Amino acid sequence: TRNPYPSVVFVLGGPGAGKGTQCARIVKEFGLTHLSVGALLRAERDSGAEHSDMIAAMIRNGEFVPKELTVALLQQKMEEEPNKRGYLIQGFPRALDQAHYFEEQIAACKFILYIDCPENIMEKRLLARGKTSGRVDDSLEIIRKRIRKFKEETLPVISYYSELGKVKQVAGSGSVDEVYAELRPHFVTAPP
Ligand code: UP5
Repeated sequence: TRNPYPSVVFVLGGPGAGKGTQCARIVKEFGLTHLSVGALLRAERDSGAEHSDMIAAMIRNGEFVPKELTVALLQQKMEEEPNKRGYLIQGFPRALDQAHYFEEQIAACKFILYIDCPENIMEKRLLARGKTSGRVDDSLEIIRKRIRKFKEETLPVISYYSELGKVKQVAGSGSVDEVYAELRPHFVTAPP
C-alpha cells in the first residue's frame, strides 16, 4: 500500500449515532482534517458535477455510491488539504469492499471509532432532525432502510477491523458531552 498520507481514522456508527456531531468536536480539539463522505457527496450532488444525478438517486434511496467515486473524492480532498496530524473520515467505509479498496488505493487506517447507538434512539433523532434538516433521506422509510443497510453491510466492516484489534467502541446513547468524554482518550496519542 502506498502511504503518502499521515494517519487516517474512520468514524462509523449507524445513521443518527452522532458521527457528525462528535467529529466536529474532535477536529476542534485535535486539529485533524474532517472529511464527512456524506457531506462531500451532497456537495457533489448539488454542484451539478458529472455524476450528480446518480449521486442524488443513491442518497434519496439510502443506497451506497460506488466506491471508485467516493475514494476518488476522498483522495482529491486529502491532496488538496495536506495535514500532518491526519484525517478523520466520517461515514466511510460502509461496506467491506469499500474498506479494502480504500486501503489499496490510499492507506491503512490507524483505527476505527465506532459509535454504537440503539436503533430506536437513532430513529428518534433523525425523525426530529428531519423536521428542519431538509435532508431528503430523513423520512421514516429511508431512515429504516439506512439502518438496515448499516446492519447488513457496515457491521461486517466493524467485525473485520475488530479482529485486527483496530476498533475503539463507545456508547452513542448518552448526551453529546458524555459521548465525547468517552471517545476523547482515544485521540490523546500515547508516545510510541
Ligand atoms: N444528536 C447527535 N448526537 C446526539 C446526542 N448524543 N444526544 C442527542 N442528540 C444527538 O446527529 C444526528 C441528529 O442527532 C442531529 O440532529 C444531532 O443534533 C442529534 P449526527 O451527528 O448528524 O449523526 P450522524 O451519525 O452523523 O448521522 P447522519 O444521518 O448524518 O449519518 P448517515 O450515516 O446516515 O449519513 P451520511 O451523511 O454519512 O450519509 C448519507 C448518505 O450518503 C448515505 O445514506 C449514502 O446514500 C451516501 N453515502 C455513500 O453512498 N457512501 C459513503 O461512503 C457515505 C455516504
